[in-house]
Amino acid sequence: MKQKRVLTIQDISCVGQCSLTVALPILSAMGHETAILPSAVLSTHTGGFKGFTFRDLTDDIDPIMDHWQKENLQFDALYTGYLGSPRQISLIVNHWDRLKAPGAVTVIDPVLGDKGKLYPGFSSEFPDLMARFCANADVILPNLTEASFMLHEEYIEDHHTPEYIERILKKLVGLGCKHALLTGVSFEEGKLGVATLNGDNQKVSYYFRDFIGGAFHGTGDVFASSFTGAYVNGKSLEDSAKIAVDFTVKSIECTVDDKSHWYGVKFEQALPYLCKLCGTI
Ligand code: PXL
Repeated sequence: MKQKRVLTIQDISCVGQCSLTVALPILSAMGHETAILPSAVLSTHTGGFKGFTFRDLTDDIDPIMDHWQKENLQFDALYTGYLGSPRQISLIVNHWDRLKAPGAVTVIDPVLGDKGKLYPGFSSEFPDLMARFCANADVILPNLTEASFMLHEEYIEDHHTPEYIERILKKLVGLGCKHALLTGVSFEEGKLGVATLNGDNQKVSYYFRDFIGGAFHGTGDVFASSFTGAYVNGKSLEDSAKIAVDFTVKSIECTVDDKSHWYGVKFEQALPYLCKLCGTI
């Protein structure tokens, strides 16, 4: 199979196992060439460290992407995560059409928040801009917090009903993307998983695993990166979702007994398992 060149746009959190430090090793392990456009540089992620630094790289986007265009560089996939400012959205949209290779796929993880709250520093207008950005995607991967902010729907933490989840999925596809994948779905105590709405056949699918107690930072990025790696390799929406859930669960299992490791998951130890799941080894 021809190797795919995947462009990922998200921040560099120097310490904390999220964003690019997660996406790059995962995409590489899945056989892809990686290219990056860092949206911001932070000393750590914003989920629990105090006094982190933040350098916004919005002004570097135009010159970087202009240079790529002059070099006739093209990408087989775009995967976006945490963005450094609302203005980055229109810059990315403006350039992407000229940089995408024929048949390129776009995966947008609309990183906005978790547990019913926006991440620190995001304005209340950001979810509406992100919702409009989602129209450009083949697949979007919000958690329930992000979906409810983008759709102005009530956020319900657990004990979901199929009606609630399917209403959200339909509204997500209504944003203009091809397929929607929702994480953090739970119909019964002790089970947690994802729901997908496939825009090709309107089919809703679910995949659940046993819930592991505790809060695990960075699992959204582990999930989105492995989903993207599988999807770009030609797996279906549903199979990519299953691979990403199983890899995320394995990464949590590698971490759960180490109480000192509160800031991320040890996904590195689960990479051989991911390669087996995907058939890369
Ligand atoms: O994992 C999402 C994420 C990405 N980047 C930064 C973050 C977070 C979540 O807190 O703070 C900087």
